[in-house]
Amino acid sequence: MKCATIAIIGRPSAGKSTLLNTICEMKVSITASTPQTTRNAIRGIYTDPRGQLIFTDTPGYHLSDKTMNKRLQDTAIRSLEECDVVLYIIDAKRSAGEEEKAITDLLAKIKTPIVSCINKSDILTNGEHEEAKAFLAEQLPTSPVITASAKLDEGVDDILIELFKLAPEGELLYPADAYTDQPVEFRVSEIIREKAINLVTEEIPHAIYVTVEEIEYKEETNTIWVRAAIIVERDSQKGIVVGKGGANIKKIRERSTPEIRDIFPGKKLQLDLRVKAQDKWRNNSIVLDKILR
Ligand SMILES: Nc1nc2c(ncn2[C@@H]2O[C@H](COP(=O)(O)OP(=O)(O)OP(=O)(O)O)[C@@H](O)[C@H]2O)c(=O)[nH]1
Ligand SMILES: [Mg+2]
Repeated sequence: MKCATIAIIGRPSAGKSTLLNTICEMKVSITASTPQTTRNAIRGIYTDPRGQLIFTDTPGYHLSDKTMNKRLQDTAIRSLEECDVVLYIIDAKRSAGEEEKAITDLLAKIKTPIVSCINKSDILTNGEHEEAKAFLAEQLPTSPVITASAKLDEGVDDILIELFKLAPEGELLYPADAYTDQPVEFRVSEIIREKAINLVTEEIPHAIYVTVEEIEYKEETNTIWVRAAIIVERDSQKGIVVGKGGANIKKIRERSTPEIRDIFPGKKLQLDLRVKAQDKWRNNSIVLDKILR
């Protein structure tokens, strides 16, 4: 039996979280077209007769001096240090610039085995594919390279084959049916954040965090009450998240409800959402300590 911890690393929007969800056949980690969606080291667990792979999805590796971005980068680097195998995802739709090179420089220095994945094969041109292959051959010549589409589940089995080849022998660390170890409050807040950031643009997705204030079960009505707040940085952003006549907040509630309900099978759900502003929270270490854990 094999058992390995795998850190998924790559630039923002490379498709790391999408791949994790495809592998686990579950929404383990939220995704969005805007970069820097993932903010925590998120565990997703895959088990089959070969053994168990315990993945850690990480925040996209982004070069920046901003407080929050540095913390996100630290989370990614820490996950690298703690894993048996690194799964490096490269989005070949974008040319490998300074940021991609910073990642491969980091990976070239560590002794942990690496599997590289050229993602988004469904939309790549031949030229883009060749460019990515050449980049990987030069930067990480000994790592196997798989081309895949995380979105369409193509090439994903080949990634698992390579990962199991490199996985050490070991007993399962989680029950065979486990797919994540995230606390319920965190999963609920992430679902709401995903729905919110997918409705807004530009800087606003980055200015949002969600805090779950209360989850209460009322036995007499078999209902779970969730009270959560969507926090933005400025009053003007509050209006955008709420939308005209409350249209956006209604969509966020409608889209979040079925996914949150899945966490509490057989129970009714009441979701109470508010939108609040908290000035410059991205520089506030108390908030960052709370949400970046
Ligand atoms: N066409 C296509 N799009 C993909 C694929 N994988 C991911 N995407 C899209 O790329 C965008 C980013 O995906 P995520 O999975 O959130 O990327 P990520 O690497 O986790 O991003 P961060 O958390 O910001 O670092 C989303 O719009 C996905 O739907 C793929 O294989 N093909
Ligand atoms: Mg992500």
